[in-house]
Amino acid sequence: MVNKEKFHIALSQGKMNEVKELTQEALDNGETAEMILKDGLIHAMDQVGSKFKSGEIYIPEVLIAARAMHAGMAILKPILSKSTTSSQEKVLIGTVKGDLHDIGKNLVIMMLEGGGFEVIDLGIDVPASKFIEAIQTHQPRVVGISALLTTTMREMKTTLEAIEKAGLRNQVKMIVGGTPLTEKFAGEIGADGYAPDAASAVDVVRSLLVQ
Ligand code: B12
Repeated sequence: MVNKEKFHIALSQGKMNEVKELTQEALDNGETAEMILKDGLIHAMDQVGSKFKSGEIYIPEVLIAARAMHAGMAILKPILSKSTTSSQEKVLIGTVKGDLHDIGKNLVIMMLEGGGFEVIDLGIDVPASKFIEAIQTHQPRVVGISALLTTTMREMKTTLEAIEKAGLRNQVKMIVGGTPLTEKFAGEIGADGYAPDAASAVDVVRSLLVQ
């Protein structure tokens, strides 16, 4: 069993080395990378999120927790990204303009790489023009957009419209994700797919490619 409480204490205090050690220890004890991610890192980050929401902690504390989360994720990355297939279809992904959240996007990338996809990461705060340029350069089959803020969700629609206007919409399947999103919203803005978490993102991308 992953020790949720230890992960929570270490992560919320931003103790990078401790989070790394706990992650390694859990792996050595036979826990799967998926379980450590879910019950250790994501669970702890959710608690940090609740405290942030209720005003108990502020941005600096969230940032140090995010840094510790990345330290733990770095240990899991080689395992989660270990590809079992060699399809190497290309997926382009980025966090929408105005939005700086990237932990979830980075997890989606790890899982996609683990699923055998080649992922091109455009990073955070990505304007529509950069998505368009990258589609032209890399010719991906799928484009993923992440948004964590209700205010930046709208920018996803703008991005989709710009891709359409550039005449590239038919070349790519568009998938969207991030906490405030719903399947309904994804449909409303004209996306082809939505996934609530990184594991199902891989399934959705696969299903879009056989359509
Ligand atoms: C960490 C964090 C930050 C960090 C980000 C660090 C980083 N490197 O990412 C910092 C401190 C920078 C930050 C800043 C802000 N934040 Co913030 N932040 C969070 C927090 C606590 C955790 C987010 C996270 O990483 N979750 C863990 C990951 C694993 O989950 P996830 O992101 O949801 O990703 C999963 C799925 O959504 C999905 N997914 C994600 N992307 C994609 C993409 C695709 C294509 C697919 C298919 C799936 C998918 O798969 C992922 C993995 O399973 C959340 C609260 C929360 N619990 O969500 C608030 C939260 C998102 N932040 C919030 C706010 C308000 C802000 C600020 C505006 C605060 C401020 N006043 O300045 C700024 C905005 C900065 C900006 N312009 O972006 C609010 C948003 C409210 C809203 N409804 O809009 C939240 C919800 C907190 C709250 N409850 O108030 N934040």
